[in-house]
Amino acid sequence: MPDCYIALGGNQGSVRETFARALEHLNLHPEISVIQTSTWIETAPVGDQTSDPFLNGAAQLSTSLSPESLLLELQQLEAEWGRIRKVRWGARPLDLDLLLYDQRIISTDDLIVPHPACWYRRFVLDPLAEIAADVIHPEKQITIQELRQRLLVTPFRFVLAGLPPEETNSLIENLQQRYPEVLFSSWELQDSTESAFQEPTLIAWLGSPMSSTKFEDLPLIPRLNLSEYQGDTERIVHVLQSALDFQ
Ligand code: PH2
Ligand code: MG
Ligand code: MG
Repeated sequence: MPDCYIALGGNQGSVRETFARALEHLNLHPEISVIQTSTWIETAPVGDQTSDPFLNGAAQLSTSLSPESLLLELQQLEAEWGRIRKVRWGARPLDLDLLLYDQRIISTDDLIVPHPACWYRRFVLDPLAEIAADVIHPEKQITIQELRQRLLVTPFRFVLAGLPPEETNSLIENLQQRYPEVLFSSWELQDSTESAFQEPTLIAWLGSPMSSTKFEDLPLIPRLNLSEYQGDTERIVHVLQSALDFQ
């Protein structure tokens, strides 16, 4: 049966109890078995929609359901146990994300697998690495453990690509003030002799399809398509924040 990994998150109500009940319910489904779970870790909230800490975790499932049907089950559970009045967007009792479905790569309007953010978010990778260290990420083609280890290398090298030089420079200036410990640079303006030996931790591609730097030309592992966040500095900050250690 296909092997799947899901992420669990929540920051409203008694999240431990919600996680336990959600997993119990999944395991009762005739076509789903819960194989193992990570520990539940407390994480600082990423994003400015909520200030309450999250509880995050991961679980391995075995299922004969299709990815689409599994997604529907997860969404149904979120709705069932998530029915607490929302104060603000962002705070939530239960978030269940489908991270990996075997080695499948799926991209439809309703479902993207592997989950597009699963390979750089610490609150996903930390618990996932406990139960899926040697599982290969089907797009990045390295293991979950390796994806997590990359983020621990200091200094954290955050490279911006696909923007005009003036925009890149002002964005770097802004980001550098918020994250003095991170090394920011521009893909287009980099010194090729120096960079040849230093792999970026993340390359955020903010370009339009018209950009001189094509997303596909960037190295596979660190590249991240953030073109939909162009001009939205806060969203870019959230991406960076989620990849940094949570204190
Ligand atoms: N989920 C979010 C937004 N921010 N922060 C943490 N620490 N953990 C999450 O699961 C999380 C978040 C939206 O899905
Ligand atoms: Mg989520
Ligand atoms: Mg979700």
